[in-house]
Amino acid sequence: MRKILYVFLFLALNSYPLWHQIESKNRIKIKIEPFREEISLGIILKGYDFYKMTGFSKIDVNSISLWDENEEIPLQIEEMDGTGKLLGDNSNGILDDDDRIVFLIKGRIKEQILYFYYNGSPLKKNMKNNKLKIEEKNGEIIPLIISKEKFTIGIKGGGFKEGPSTNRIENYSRGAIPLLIWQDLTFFDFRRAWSDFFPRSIGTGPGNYIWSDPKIIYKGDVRTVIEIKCNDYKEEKDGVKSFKGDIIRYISIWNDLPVIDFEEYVYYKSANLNYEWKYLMGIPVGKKIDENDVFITTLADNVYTLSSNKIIEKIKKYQAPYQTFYSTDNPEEGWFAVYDPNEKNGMAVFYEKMEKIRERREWVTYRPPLHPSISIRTTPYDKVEVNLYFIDRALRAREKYKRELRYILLKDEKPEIIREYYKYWAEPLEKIVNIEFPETLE
Ligand SMILES: [Ca+2]
Ligand SMILES: [Ca+2]
Repeated sequence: MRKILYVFLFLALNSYPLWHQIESKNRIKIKIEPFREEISLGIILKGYDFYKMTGFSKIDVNSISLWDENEEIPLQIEEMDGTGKLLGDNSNGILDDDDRIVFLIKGRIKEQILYFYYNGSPLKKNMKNNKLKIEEKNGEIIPLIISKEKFTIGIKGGGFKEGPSTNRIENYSRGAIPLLIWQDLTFFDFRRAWSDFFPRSIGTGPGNYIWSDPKIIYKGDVRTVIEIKCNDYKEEKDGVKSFKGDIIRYISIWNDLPVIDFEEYVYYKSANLNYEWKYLMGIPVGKKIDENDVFITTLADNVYTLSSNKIIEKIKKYQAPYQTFYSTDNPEEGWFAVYDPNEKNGMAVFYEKMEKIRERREWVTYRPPLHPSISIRTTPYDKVEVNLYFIDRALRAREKYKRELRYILLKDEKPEIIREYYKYWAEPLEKIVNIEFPETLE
């Protein structure tokens, strides 16, 4: 009996020969439940979450690696300075609370085991997984274009220096995305209409301020992160300065996903009490708005799909092109999608994480200090108009504002899968996967 046990033990140890090769003293096992179909999920884990999982803080970022049973998974460490700025080349190489570990999980139809290895001699990794084509075109109207296969995105800062308030194309899509092509459909191109960019947000239109040109901060194995900033944004009301601040945006393009992450940090001084942080956009649903198109979100804890059938009928009958798909200032989950199932094209927008939504739900007040307001309606054009605002009733009480959004370009995802994508963005990893106790290699 003992002999059999030994043999078994030997086999068990031998089935993980990796650990000895990896030269990290510790590891932690992550168990991922099966999915209904294979999907790819873009995960951002904070340094603080890693500390909570492992009990290790301030470890060498190069000692962290991620593996499935037999293969290393690309990951990218993006270090921050404690105030919301990405450090890039100036990083300290230590995993601080606000640093992030970015990676992609390939969800399988069977249970999947991943391991984080950490705390040991730094590994020499050379993944070369960045397949994005990056074109920097200094002086051109769209100074940075990133593309791969069926995906092209342009990013712009700037403004017309000789007349930043004039109505010229250079003064539009400042610090924003003026070009997006997906599957042969042009979602945005501000050269065809100057306001055809996204998100239409603070500082993106004409005004007396200039943005920096896009700067690549990380070009890693998982995604490319671009920084655009505006150091003296100002607003005036009746000749009195009512708002001034510095805006930093990070736009991240994933190597292996049609995903755009948008982050905004605003450091400001304001005399205003109330404010609206806006993220407006017109999204095409295939080539035009028609009976096939659907709107998708969560209602009553289920994925809810609204067909545009009745809306199209109304548009025709009453010749009223503006019909509302959806409108709320109290969303159940912070996401929605518009999709054309015939053309297999659409976009999902994730705009608020679940922690914030739960927190607000627990408030006794009906007027929370910061909350979203969203309405989505048809237009006479080929796009549905998304009016997404965050109403801020405590602007003056703070000096810093932060927003994260994720845009996902859709191909043939079922509505339930889009919600799954959302969950992996909106919830902390520990809430959705099974994280076991850390192990130490003796
Ligand atoms: Ca750090
Ligand atoms: Ca359509």
